[in-house]
Amino acid sequence: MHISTASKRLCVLAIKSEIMRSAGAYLREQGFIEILPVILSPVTDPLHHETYGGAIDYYGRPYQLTKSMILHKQIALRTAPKIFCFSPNVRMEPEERARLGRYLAEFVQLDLEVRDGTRNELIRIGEGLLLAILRGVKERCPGELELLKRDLAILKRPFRQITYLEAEQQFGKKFDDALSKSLAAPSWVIDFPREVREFYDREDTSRPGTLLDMDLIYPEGYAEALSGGEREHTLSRILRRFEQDGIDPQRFSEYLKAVEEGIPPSAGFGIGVERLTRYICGLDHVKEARLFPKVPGAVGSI
Ligand code: ASN
Repeated sequence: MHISTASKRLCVLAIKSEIMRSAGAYLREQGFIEILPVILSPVTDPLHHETYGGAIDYYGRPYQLTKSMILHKQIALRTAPKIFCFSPNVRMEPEERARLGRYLAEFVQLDLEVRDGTRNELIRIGEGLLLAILRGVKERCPGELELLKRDLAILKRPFRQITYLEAEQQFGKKFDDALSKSLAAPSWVIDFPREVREFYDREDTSRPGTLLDMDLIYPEGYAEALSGGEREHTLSRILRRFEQDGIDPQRFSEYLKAVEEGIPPSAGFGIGVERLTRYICGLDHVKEARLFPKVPGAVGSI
């Protein structure tokens, strides 16, 4: 049966709404508290890849639009032990990324963080979260899935794990797409080398140069689902990572002040809501997963 563009859009929106409902319900059951997002701050995630600006002048001081809430998540854990947030992120991506089908200049990630958390604990939470979301969508949106002709397999835990170096050996550099196409179920990539990730992902003290972090990769070519890991939380280690990455500590003075006062050890991750919707609905491009999409390079989108 043919499905009109309008009914397809409505199916996708209904499924996305269920994704957010079931995710929130699952995390609350696990003892998480939802916090409101930070949109504007003197500091934000430096990211590992280049994006255009995004700063707003406020009394001569540049305020950043949030690229991810990682730094605020760490500080928020002083107040509550387990937090989550539907966090709008603005990343002015270069135009060439548009054709990859998974980048938007404005998107939302479900970002969570656990005080004293470990990578293994967060991997278990990530798997439980994805299964709870899939269960919710199958139970509450069967008609929408049928109209979209999307037949989702039941996932089995634990998901497979592969190290970054193994993935690189098997699929070459920038392996996300090739790895994803080879998969029948979501898989974890663990142990990224220090140089390819941001300063806040924790380096394993027993394996210098290797991080205690992870990405989840969707099957069927949908590529990266989430990224996260254990975090650096002490001033001396963070300053060393700044030095290694050539980051001027002055840019992060407000964050460093909080680190100096004390932030707890933690682990967490962020999962892109539009990418998850794309995967669950089987969409060609992530722009179909939200209203008012900002595709990289498409200047003038409302
Ligand atoms: N949200 C991610 C994390 O928790 C960071 C990111 O999106 N760059 O590690």
